[in-house]
Amino acid sequence: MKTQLDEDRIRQAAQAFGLGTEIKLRRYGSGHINDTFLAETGKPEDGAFILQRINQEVFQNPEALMNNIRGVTEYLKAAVEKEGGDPGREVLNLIPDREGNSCLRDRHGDCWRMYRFVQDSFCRDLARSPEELYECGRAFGHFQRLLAGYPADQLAETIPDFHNTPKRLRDLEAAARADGCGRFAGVQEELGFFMERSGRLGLALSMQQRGEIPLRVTHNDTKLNNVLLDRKTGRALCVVDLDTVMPGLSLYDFGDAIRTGASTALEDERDLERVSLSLPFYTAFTKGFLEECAASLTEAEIRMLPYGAWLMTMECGIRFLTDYLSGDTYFHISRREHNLDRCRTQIRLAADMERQMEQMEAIAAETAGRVREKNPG
Ligand code: ADP
Ligand code: GN1
Ligand code: MG
Repeated sequence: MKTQLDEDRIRQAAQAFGLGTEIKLRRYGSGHINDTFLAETGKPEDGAFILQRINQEVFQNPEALMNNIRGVTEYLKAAVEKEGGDPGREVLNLIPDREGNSCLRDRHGDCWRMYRFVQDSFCRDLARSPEELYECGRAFGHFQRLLAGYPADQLAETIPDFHNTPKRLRDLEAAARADGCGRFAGVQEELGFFMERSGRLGLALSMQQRGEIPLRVTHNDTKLNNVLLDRKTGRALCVVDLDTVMPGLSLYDFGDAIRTGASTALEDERDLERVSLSLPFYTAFTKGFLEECAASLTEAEIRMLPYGAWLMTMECGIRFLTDYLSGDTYFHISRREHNLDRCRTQIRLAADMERQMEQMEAIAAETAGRVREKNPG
């Protein structure tokens, strides 16, 4: 069970990371997993800080998770520096606690961490222009390219079977059978949508098992609001939310970004008429992503990217419905039917992707061809 948070506890955690008693604190961002706070000292020269309580129901070994993040951010900093970038703004900067640890355990058993707040940046829950999507594509493509040489065996698996979609479906079936909240009868249509497509959910994993697509170091949670853009230039700046950096498939990172970035509506939109896949946004993301990492992807991986968008949308819908049936214990919610609403947008979006799949495939193939022509090898 999560412990209750009050202002004093958050303040004490901030102080353990070296912040004074005079700081201003407020909840920040729209992430579904951790408790995130912005801490400001009031002195502009100090900058600001992101203080997070790590969700230990989701991440059972926060120390191993922080080891991953320390390793990955150090590696990224060196790579960004080598390319002439600014590691202070383009990579998450961890602040150790007063004892030098990147993870603070308080007397309630909660785990906290602190990052430097990336100033003059913004992120979106819903994209406003193809240019923003192009920049997000560049950010995640760049991330993938920079981490291509990272030793995967040094990464702990922070959530086992995170993108094992067939297992996610089995979990949904189990939640439906248990029907712990009496919600089963009300979700027959939604369950039916996923069950009818069960045969198509294991394709990526079986290709990986047959060696047809490679396991890489991937981000695995490439939601649009996990990219910061530069407020002044609008350019891609920094990828955040590194909790799920683990071995994975390139189509997961491409796919989850399309799921959130190329949707014409928010993930929890109630008016389903507004939910569709925007091809201009999809095209822009694909261009940014492939300009950065096409050279390191195989033909088979590129072919699978559009399927990845559909798969990640299906998987997320399945997870939202599972959480709804299980009593909303995983994702943060702010209304009773929140997870069901989210599940319905994912169904709508996946169905729209099915209608547009041929175009999505043609766009990915053409873009890859053009990028490679310009930049052979
Ligand atoms: P969650 O796992 O709950 O999604 P995130 O790590 O993604 O938590 O943080 C939530 C939000 O906080 C992000 O979507 C982003 O908007 C913002 N954020 C996180 N880290 C930083 C940072 N270092 N600088 C600026 N904003 C940040
Ligand atoms: C969570 O942490 P956040 O809000 O960026 C979730 C993702 C889901 C997403 C759905 C660790 O992402 O896997 O796709 O919600 N993260 C985790 O919005 O489960
Ligand atoms: Mg996040």
